[in-house]
Amino acid sequence: MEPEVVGLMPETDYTSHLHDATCESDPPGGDHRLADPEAGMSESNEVHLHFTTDADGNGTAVIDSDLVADDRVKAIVVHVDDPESEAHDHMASDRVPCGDFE
Ligand SMILES: [Cu+2]
Repeated sequence: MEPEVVGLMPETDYTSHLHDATCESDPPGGDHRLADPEAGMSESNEVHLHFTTDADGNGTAVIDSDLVADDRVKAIVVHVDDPESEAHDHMASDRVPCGDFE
């Protein structure tokens, strides 16, 4: 999978995740879709995509993961990478685009 994003802030680091609810949900995208729902959030239990936008605010993330996007995946949510903020706040507050997954 290679989701493409356009129109973001230039030269900015972003992280996106596969989420388990649609963008119509509150918050958009709901929670992270965990490969093992019992195991909690971690990089190995979720599909994370890190990318940096170019000078025009475009980016491409290549998903390289052993985890499979199954039918629990409903959306891709892009977050601004902000090392200053707590992971949880970050998740709730900095949802930039959200794309429903088909
Ligand atoms: Cu997320």
